[in-house]
Amino acid sequence: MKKILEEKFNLTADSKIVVVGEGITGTSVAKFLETLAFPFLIVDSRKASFTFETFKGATHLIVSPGVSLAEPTIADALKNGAKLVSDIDLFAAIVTAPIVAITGANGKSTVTTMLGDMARTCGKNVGVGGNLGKPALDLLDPAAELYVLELSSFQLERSHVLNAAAATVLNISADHLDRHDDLDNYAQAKQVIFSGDGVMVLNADDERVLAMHDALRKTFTFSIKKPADFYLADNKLMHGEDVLMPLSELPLEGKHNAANALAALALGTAVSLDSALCVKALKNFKALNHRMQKVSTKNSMNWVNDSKATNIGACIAALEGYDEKVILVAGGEGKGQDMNELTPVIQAKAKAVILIGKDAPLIENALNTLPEIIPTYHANDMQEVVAIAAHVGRAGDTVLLSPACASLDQYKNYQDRGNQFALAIEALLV
Ligand code: UMA
Ligand code: ADP
Repeated sequence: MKKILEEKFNLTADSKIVVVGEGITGTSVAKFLETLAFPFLIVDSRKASFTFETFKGATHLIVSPGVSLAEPTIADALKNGAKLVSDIDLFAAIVTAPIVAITGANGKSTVTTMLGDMARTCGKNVGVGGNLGKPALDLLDPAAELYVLELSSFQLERSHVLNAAAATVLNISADHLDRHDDLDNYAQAKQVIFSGDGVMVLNADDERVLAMHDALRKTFTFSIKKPADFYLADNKLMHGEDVLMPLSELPLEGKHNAANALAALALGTAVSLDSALCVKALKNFKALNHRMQKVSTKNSMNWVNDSKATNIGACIAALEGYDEKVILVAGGEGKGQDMNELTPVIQAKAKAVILIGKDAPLIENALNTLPEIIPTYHANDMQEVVAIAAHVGRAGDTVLLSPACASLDQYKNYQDRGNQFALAIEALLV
């Protein structure tokens, strides 16, 4: 294994390796390097500020995804010739089992989990992780027959040698523009997922994704709008001429989940999983928490927790899935997104909007440009959200928490935000 690391990354016992960030990624890297008896330094700005001295003479940097590469000490070390290697690079370089890699602005966790379920239903020993939770290096297992990795743009922007057996970019829409300069830069980071010569799975409904097509590579396309290799027609999931399953048997809300299921079926096919067993896994799929999750029917209203909608694209997909108008709860940390992108769908699908969090004024300003006034309310916490929604709503109405923003200005994370919403419903309503 050491030989491979030397060949691929020039990593030797004499290298000066700095591991940046002591979260779950940094810890998994440290464990890995220790096992191989590589000396290294691990730094975390929460414990002590990064100094130029620390990085002096570094030959390799393994930077956790949460740490920006624009951090001056890191940028300086890279300029001075330090090699950037990611935990994903290390993992990909040494595993022998095939990797399925999944990225996109939205749907990554859902598709990753679907594919893991499919592989298990097919009797495979499968390791599932990456951005989803377990860092890649913690998945290493000599008995593994397949690995399924969810990869974020941060993980991809610092990776080089993935060579996945099958990979997909599910969609591209604005997210993390506080860290990536613009949408092209963000798309470029995502495209790294196709490094190597594996099967490409592309969303035919997304121009930016389709543009990544490489004529020399085996490709499967998926679409919920038109015929493709895997597509939706007459409310059925299709592969060419074959009906795979009726959409009604997919136990998930929202049309975007049809796209996710088609992407998972395409990836499964790309790594030769049995299609009937993949369909079986989809029919038994359990919706992930905080994603279009029905949490209550109190006051005869439908309360839906889509707290994982941390960007505009996810909120749009959630609203578009409804035939009737809903009461939307949105706001939080806007991450530099253009809130004007939200207004057409809010106009079409929201009867009222309850705003929360730091960037509520940005959404309100965008709504103020609409010709039609949509009743808009401000709430300081989830108790107020629920009280306002209960007051404004009528029996049969849907209240959708789909914030289009990150949660960190007010909550520990999106799970905390979703849980507070559910708790407030339980506490305030009888
Ligand atoms: N740190 C610094 N300086 C900084 C920022 C962070 O020293 O400027 C330190 C922190 O003090 C902390 C450590 O770095 O000790 C944390 O590193 P990290 O933020 O990279 O987090 P990890 O615990 O390693 O988790 C990361 C991913 N986190 C991020 O990308 C922010 C996890 O994705 C992922 O599950 C995990 O690796 C395993 O692969 C989380 C996430 O929010 C769920 N991802 C974003 C998303 O999904 O939108 C991209
Ligand atoms: P990710 O891991 O990429 O954040 P998730 O599966 O956790 O994706 O879903 C995140 C959010 O995006 C949820 O609000 C979910 O309802 C929404 N979503 C899921 N799939 C899609 C899709 N294909 N297109 C748009 N939004 C989606």
